[in-house]
Amino acid sequence: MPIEATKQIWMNGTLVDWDDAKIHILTHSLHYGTGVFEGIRAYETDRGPAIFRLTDHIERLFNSAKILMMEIPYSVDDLVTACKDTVRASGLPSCYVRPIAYYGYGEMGLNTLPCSVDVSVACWPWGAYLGDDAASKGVRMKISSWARHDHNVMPPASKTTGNYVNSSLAKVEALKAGYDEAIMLNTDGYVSECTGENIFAVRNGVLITPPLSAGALEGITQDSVMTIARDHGYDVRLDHLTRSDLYIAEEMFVCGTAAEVSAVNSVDDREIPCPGPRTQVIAAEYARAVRGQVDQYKSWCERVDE
Ligand code: PPE
Repeated sequence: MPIEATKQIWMNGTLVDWDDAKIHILTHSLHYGTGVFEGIRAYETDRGPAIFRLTDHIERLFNSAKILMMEIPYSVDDLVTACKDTVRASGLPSCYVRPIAYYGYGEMGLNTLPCSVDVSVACWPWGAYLGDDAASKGVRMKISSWARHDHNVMPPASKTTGNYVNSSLAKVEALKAGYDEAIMLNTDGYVSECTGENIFAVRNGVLITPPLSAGALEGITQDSVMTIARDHGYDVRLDHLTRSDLYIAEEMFVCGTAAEVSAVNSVDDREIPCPGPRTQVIAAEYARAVRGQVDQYKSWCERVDE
């Protein structure tokens, strides 16, 4: 998916033209994978563009930085405003928003403590993340031969750029084998998540999704889905899942900011009923919620013009 350029990118406090948003080749985080980032979506609502759960995403960015002992030289409010300014400047009704905090130019070597921290926010239009067929047919999943990074190797609660080497290895392996996406098991053999989404499986009528302790990122979409599911009276649990649970699941979906809610049609060629009834209800409600069409979730939509 080639990036579609927009007008401006916020860099360290100023909006600069898209083509001028450049950094030095010796930028520390490029060499060591030590940036922290977020992926957020802005949606068109009847009151203008609104960024979905923006404050929650920026708070997670600060938690990611805290784990790395990185000091972001801005406040949560500053970066909330920066995201709104960037989306407003793009003039787009909806888009994907990418804040990143990283160690900049000036130091080399693995000690990050003397490094300066730079921050930027870009936005651009980003369509269906798991392919154009994902919404109509569901996605084909493969259990990855790559284990999810362990808590004592690379902390999965920190959305660190370097963590995504693990995801990319799994993604490419799955695509080359003819699947749409990979499911990653942790080093204990339990399901953690996918390369860029959390996973939900229904077993005996209960919606189950692996917790942080299983090596999953604490997804904001995962949290929204749990709220929506509970509000619909579904039984939802954060719990460990095994590979067998997936093969015999009654229904399954993956979710994330980019992927939204995507039904799963098979895991390692074992078919899963798709889209399952709960999946359909949750995907439709999520699509309305992000666009400010559900009263009880309106506070999740943070308007760019406010
Ligand atoms: N797990 C991982 C590993 C992950 O990257 C994401 C988001 C999630 C779970 C879901 O988190 P949330 O977006 O808060 O519901 N992945 C982002 C990056 C995708 C990319 O390719 O880059 C995203 O969806 O924006």
